[in-house]
Amino acid sequence: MMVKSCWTLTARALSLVLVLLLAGCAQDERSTDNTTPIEIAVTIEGGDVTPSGERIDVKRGQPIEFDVTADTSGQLHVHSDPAQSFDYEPGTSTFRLTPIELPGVVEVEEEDLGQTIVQLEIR
Ligand SMILES: [Cu+2]
Repeated sequence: MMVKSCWTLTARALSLVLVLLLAGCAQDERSTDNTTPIEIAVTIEGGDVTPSGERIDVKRGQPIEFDVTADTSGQLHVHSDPAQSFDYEPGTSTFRLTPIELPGVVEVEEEDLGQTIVQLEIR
């Protein structure tokens, strides 16, 4: 009798621990969600680049999309490892980066103007 109730208690305790663990896991998954794409709108007009060096938090592997509106052609240069570059034409173009897995700060530059558009802080 004693042994049996002890087992029941252990089973209850274990299932409680399991529920807590599962709840913990679900929460972790939400806080490290890296599947929501970051969209960055870029305007290049009369040699002015917007944004201009702004820092943006990015999770490792998170998709990043650039919507470029420009009055001339040019090139976006992403100083990731390996580097990525995208040629744009006058008008609006959309580019999706290959997700960056390495933590650190990655500069995105308008190559012809030599201006930093954003700094991606990968963590
Ligand atoms: Cu560059």
